[in-house]
Amino acid sequence: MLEQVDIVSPPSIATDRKPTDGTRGRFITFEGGEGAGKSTQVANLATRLRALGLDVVVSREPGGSVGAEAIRHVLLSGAAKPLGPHAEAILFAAARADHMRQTIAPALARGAWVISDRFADSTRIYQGVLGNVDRRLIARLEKVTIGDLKPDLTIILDVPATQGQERVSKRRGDAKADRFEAEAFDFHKKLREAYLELAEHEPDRCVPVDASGDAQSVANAVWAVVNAHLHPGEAPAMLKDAAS
Ligand code: T5A
Repeated sequence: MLEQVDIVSPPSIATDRKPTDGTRGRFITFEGGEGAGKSTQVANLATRLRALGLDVVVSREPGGSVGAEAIRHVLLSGAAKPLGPHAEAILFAAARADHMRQTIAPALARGAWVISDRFADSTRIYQGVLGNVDRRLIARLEKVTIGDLKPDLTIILDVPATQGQERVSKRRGDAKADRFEAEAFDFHKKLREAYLELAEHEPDRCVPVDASGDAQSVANAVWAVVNAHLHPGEAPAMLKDAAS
């Protein structure tokens, strides 16, 4: 008979450096439904932070490391869909564990600011809320993959589902929709509601930003939120020195 073991956070991922200790970098994630403008705003924020002299690492999920990018293909092609939302949640978690170990944790430890286009909240919302995967499993996967290294700030870009879908289909042209873009309109509407509910439950970390305006006005709103929460202009000189 197999011995029962308790699952613990991998020590290589967990970090005891807190955001306020002056040496660890800052971790910002962007979340929201399809076509909310996350990639556009991630790039814009990275440019503004770099202009302050900060070392900035831009990443994305699923992906952000060699192993996680391989899993991304399996997930977004729809190859894993027949396995069901539980299996998809586990695959997203496997990708995240590699992303954390290879990219995020080392960058934060050297003092870089990390911006990730989607992170663990996507699993909570897409697989947990929309896919009905048990919340306890989602929480357990989070514990195993990210330990205590939660984002310092999560920006939730909020657009009506119709507007997000219009943007995505305009960009896609004649190409095939991916695994999640292809879901029905009701799915996208519920996604938006679930993200707004998340923002209500974790107001200290999650800030909704109206993303229905033009890209520049959304970028200004995002910048105001980042400044109010993380004060990048006051980042310790040592972080900037390390970047130069
Ligand atoms: N997923 C992911 C899970 O189910 N569980 C998980 O745990 C994780 C991590 C990833 C998929 O995986 C799912 C969620 C996703 O379905 P993806 O290909 O990485 O898929 O794509 P998404 O993250 O969904 O991002 P999108 O491709 O939908 O778009 P973005 O990044 O939100 O938007 P962006 O910036 O690419 O913009 C889309 C288009 O709109 C324009 C852009 O130029 C672009 O053409 N645009 C604007 N137009 C007008 N006004 C603005 N303000 C605009 N901003 C951007």
